[in-house]
Amino acid sequence: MTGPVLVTGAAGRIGTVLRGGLPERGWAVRSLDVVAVPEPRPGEEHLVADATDLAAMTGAARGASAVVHLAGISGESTWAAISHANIEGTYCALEAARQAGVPRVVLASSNHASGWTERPDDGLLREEDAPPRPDTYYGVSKVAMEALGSLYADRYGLDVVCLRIGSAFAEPTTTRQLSTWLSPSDTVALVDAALRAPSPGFRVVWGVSDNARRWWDLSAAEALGYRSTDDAEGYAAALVAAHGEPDLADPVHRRVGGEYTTADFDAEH
Ligand code: 15L
Repeated sequence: MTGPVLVTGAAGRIGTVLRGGLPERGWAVRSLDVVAVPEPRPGEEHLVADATDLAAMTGAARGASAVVHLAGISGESTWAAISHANIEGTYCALEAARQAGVPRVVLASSNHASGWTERPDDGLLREEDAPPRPDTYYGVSKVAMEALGSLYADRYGLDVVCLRIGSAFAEPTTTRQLSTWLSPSDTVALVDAALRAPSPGFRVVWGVSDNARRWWDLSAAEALGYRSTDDAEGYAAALVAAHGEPDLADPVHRRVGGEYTTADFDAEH
């Protein structure tokens, strides 16, 4: 590996996890965010720039070995905000990588790209059985992210790995997250695998821990080299005691996107 990994959205929730974990796996990090990252690590390069500024992004990408694009809005918002930050931002990340000659881009997609897809009657849900079915404008932006990644892989030969992340939090806080949790250390392991896999071309993989209650298939992520070492089940007793055993007929547990697919979710948008 030559050159640092440019991490956009580096001051955010997942960015902060990666800034801590990627160096331990041998990656030098060049952080970029609209705000200064708090307490840069020794050896960490850090830039303040907007990921929707193509010139700034191209300059930031020069000399990098890969781009990990996390910048954007991480939940539902207005169309104006989502289309600018998330769709324009993803275009800029890919176009900057192309112009700067960076061969690989890892994109933080989301389960909400296919939020309306339902739990299979049996077995695990594979990515190819979860086509674009966005549950929100946010989900639409993740469908666009995957489509832009596909375009840049096919047209320009970039390696583009899209991670359909579940619930990347310090710990699960709802019974849905007993299925969808992606632990901090598994977040690092998944991004490391996406950075390291030899010539992946274009891939879309689920990003979850090996949770006992998961129903999203991990074989595509494991084919990249991902090995989860966490399971949300250790939190199950407390969450079930507080909220009750999940009703799998409830849309929150039946659909990939959970709460985002319910009628009263963020209705003001
Ligand atoms: C996401 O994509 C969001 O960024 C995060 O805030 C959660 O809502 C997560 O999905 C989830 O589905 O739990």
